[in-house]
Amino acid sequence: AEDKALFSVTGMTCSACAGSVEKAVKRLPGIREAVVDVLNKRAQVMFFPNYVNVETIRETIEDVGFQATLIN
Ligand code: 9UX
Repeated sequence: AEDKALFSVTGMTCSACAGSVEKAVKRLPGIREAVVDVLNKRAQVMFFPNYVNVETIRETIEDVGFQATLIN
């Protein structure tokens, strides 16, 4: 089954920032889709929990250089 996680991501100031977050998340195993909205400071990720978990996704966003918090 597929899970969804919504993160608040702070520090993104342009669409290239959002693109680099999407690219990094999509490189992880088990990611179905990642959509980053720079204006609303949100990242929505659909993933397969057998392969990847919320904390790994959150840390991946932080490794790109932005603060990420799970909303739901
Ligand atoms: Mo460009 Mo967006 O260096 O923070 S990717 S501003």
